[in-house]
Amino acid sequence: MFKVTIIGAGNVGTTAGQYLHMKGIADLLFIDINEEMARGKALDLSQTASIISGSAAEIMGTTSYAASADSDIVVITAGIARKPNMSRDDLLNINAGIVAQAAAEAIKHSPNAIFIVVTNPLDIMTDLVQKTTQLDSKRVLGMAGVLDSARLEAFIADHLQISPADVRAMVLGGHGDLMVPLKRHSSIKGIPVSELIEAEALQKIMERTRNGGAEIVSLLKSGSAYYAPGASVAQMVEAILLDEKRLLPCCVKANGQYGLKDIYIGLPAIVGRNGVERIVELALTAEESQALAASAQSIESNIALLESLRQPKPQALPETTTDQKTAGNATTAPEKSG
Ligand code: LAC
Repeated sequence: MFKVTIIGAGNVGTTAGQYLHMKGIADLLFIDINEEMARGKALDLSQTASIISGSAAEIMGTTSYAASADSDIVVITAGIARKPNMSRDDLLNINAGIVAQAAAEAIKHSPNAIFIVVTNPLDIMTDLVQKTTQLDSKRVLGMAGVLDSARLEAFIADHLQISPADVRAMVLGGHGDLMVPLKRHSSIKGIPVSELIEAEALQKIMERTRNGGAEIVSLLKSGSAYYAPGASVAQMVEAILLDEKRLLPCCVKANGQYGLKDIYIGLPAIVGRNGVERIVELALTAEESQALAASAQSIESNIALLESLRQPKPQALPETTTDQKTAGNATTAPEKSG
C-alpha cells in the first residue's frame, strides 16, 4: 500500500483525503498542530469505509512527523486561508513560515517522497518547498492548474448545457488573477470552444475562471473553496502513485521552456511515478506568451518580496523601521485573485 501524508487537516486537506480514501489506493496520515482535530477527522473518515469505499487503507491523524516516515507523497495544505478582500499574496509571509517548517520536518522522515504543495500563494510556496527540501524540482510540484482548468471546464459545460465530461480546457500561468486560460486549447470533444461559444460570452467565462477562487471566498465568507481543490489534489496524487503519465497543468519549475528559467509556474506537464516526467511545450501566440510572461513577473516579484521579508532585519531606529515598513508596503502590489 502506498502512503500519503497530508499536512494540514483543514478543509482542503481532509477533502483531498476523502477522495483518496474513496479510491482506496493509499494509507493516509493527516498531520496538524491540532492533534485531536486530525485524529477526529481521520477516525470519522475511516468509518465511511464499510459504507462507501470498502477500502482497507489506514487513516490516522497526528501531530508527529515521525509517523509520516517513508511517505510516497507529502501534500502540504497547512496555512491560513484567505478571508474576503484578502488576496492570496496577503498570505505570503504567514504561510511561508508555516510551509517552510512543514517541508523541513517532512523531508527528514521521507527523503524519497514527492511533494505536492497546495498552500497559497501557490507558486511561491511551491518554490519555497523546493528550496527548503532541496529535492530535484521534478519531485516538487504545486496544485493549481488542475483546479483552474476544472473551473473553466465547468463554466463552459454550464454555458453550453452539456456534460463536463466532454469539455477539456487548459489554464497556464500562476494561480492568481494573471493566470492564462487558453481559449485555443479549450474544446468540446476536440471542437474548439470558439466554434460553439461567441467571443463575448467566452471572454466572460475566462474572466470568471480567473476569479474562480475569489467568487467562492465571497460566498463562503469564512474560508475558501475545498471540494474542487481537494479533488484536484487527489487527481495529482493518483497520477503519481499509479504512474498514469497524465497531462496535467501543474505548478512546475520551468527550465527554459516557454522562455522561462528557474521559476515555478503553471505549465502543462506529464505527471507519473517520478513526479514531473516532463514539461510539454506548446507554441503560444504573442498574446498568450505576453500573458504568461506577465504572470511569471508577478511570481518573481513576490519571491523577491518574500526573500526580503525573511532576511534577518538589520538593527534600526524605531522611526526608520516604520518608514521602511511603509515604503515596503507601498511598493507591494499584491495580485488579487481567487
Ligand atoms: C482557490 C484557492 C484554494 O482557488 O486558491 O479556490
